[in-house]
Amino acid sequence: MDAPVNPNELIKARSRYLRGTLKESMADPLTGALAPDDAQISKFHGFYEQDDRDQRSRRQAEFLEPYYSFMLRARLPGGVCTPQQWLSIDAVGCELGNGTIRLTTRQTFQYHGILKHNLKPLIQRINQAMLDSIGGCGDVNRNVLCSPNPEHSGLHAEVYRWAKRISERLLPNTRAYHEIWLDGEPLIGAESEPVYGETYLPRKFKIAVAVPPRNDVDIYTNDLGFVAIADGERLTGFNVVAGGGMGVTHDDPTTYPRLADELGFIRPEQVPAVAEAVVTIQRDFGNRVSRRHARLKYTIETMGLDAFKTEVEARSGIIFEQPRPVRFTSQNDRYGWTPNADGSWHLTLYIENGRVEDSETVKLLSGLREIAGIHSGDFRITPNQNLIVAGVPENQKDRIEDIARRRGLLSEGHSAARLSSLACVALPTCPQAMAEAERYLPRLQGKVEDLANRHGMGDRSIVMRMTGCANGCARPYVAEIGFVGKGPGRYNLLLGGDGTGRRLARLYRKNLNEEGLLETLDHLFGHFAANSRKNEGFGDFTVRSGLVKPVLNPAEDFHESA
Ligand code: SRM
Ligand code: SF4
Repeated sequence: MDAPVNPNELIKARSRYLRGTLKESMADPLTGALAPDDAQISKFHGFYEQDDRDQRSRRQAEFLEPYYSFMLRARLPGGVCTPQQWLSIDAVGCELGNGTIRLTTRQTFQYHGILKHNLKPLIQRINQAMLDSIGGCGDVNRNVLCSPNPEHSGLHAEVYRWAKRISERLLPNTRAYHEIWLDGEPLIGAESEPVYGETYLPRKFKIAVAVPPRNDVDIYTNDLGFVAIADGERLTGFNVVAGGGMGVTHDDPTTYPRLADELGFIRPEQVPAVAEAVVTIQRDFGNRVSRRHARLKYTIETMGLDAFKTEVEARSGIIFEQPRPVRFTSQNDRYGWTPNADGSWHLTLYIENGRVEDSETVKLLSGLREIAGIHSGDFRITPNQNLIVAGVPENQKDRIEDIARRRGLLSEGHSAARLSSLACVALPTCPQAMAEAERYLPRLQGKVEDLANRHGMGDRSIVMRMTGCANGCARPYVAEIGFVGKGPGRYNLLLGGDGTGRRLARLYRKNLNEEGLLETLDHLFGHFAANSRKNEGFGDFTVRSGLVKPVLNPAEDFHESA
């Protein structure tokens, strides 16, 4: 007998193309929450119901309902916005959110702490700024990543156009968002979702576009990826990769991270058809019973890569050519000033773990506000949670640098390891967090830096990523050192990424507290300092020296430690 479909499938099916009873939930004054079905449907509109976990037990003891608020995530293909849009993003966050803006690992921004009655005005305000949150979350295509690659401005412009087109082509067709939030006229007559169908995808779907040699989008961790192939500044096409994903459930070997496989080369104009073919295959063949197994990576494992590729060719009418050779050299951002071919400059700023706020010591929010007030180019959020001030004319450079220095936005004074690190949001907002990440990594990092200095490792870049649970939001499974939250103050330690995002890390030690982590890293750094080769990366060393075996087939060997 077939297993029953996951309850989320029924919620989607009865939602009338994502309307559910959201209007009624919003109008209910007795609770700060939504009806349970609406809390699922709201994700397609870009927002999640959350409660402040720091306050949970106190409120429970006082018989109060949890302190509900909402996180809203915008759709911002390639992370690009204008300075005017940034000023609106800032104003809205200060007036209707918790006064911070969180840059994400998928090149967009989130607001936290939005109270229910502020959701509608907030969505209206961002739409007035020509931004939206459609498909920010939910079982549809998510924000499309595009390498902000400061080295190639002409190529970026072309590649970015494709990223935007993919994002627009894969937007849900329903008018629900306009009706509910923007007071659009209710639709009269039939509605349909030509790409998604009425139950949308079995699960989220992620697409990225990379411009080698920088793998700053972590292309191989996406469901679908397009790797730009260029002749100088001219785009000739893309290598298509598919089947990447990070999400894991601790101690469940049927779940695993996976890197995308190469399908072949296509011409630029073939991108939309290939994207749509892959999405519809996932719609039709993806697992609708177990959400844990509902990502494209598992669909490809079940179908087999050859059968999957043949199906993409059949649906798109496009035959893949041989993939072109590609070389990636780094997952990191390139900080500081980079010149462009047109004489303008890009400045990549460092935003620790993507949290833009004004604190006692650094005034990131005010600093970016000041820059936006005089900047004539654009802003680009990077997939490493940083921000690029792009297209700065020569005569503005000094002014912008001066503001950035005064406000603590420059990378200067931070170690290379810190500049290569990421932490997910985790506590107090994320309901899935088992351990801290954003609030803890900076402190741990200081201690790790002390260790590295003690071993004379110099200021070397180590891609270090921390998440509060195994879902992998900061992509720790492609880090050289990954810390994956297991419980309060406890982390699994993973090693072995190659610093370019082409090799999975492997579990090295389980469930370590801070003392255990530092002791283990002390030992590893000592070994590295004594035995590494000239210019060898830390992750490469851990694999070459046999500390961890490479993950050859994640479906079988990811959960085997070391
Ligand atoms: Fe994520 C769920 C935050 C990128 C894999 N992610 C969540 C939720 C919404 C928690 C929840 O289920 O309610 C987190 C909200 C926390 C909060 O309070 O803000 C959350 N994910 C984030 C962000 C903000 C992390 C960050 O620090 O930047 C990133 C927002 C991306 C965006 O703008 O769209 C974020 N999440 C990722 C990535 C990285 C990526 O996409 O490149 C991954 C791994 C790649 C992948 O999808 O395989 C990722 N998030 C997950 C998963 C596991 C999915 C799976 O296949 O198992 C979950 C859990 C889920 O979907 O049920 C999740
Ligand atoms: Fe939350 Fe886990 Fe994602 Fe961190 S990795 S934001 S704890 S879901």
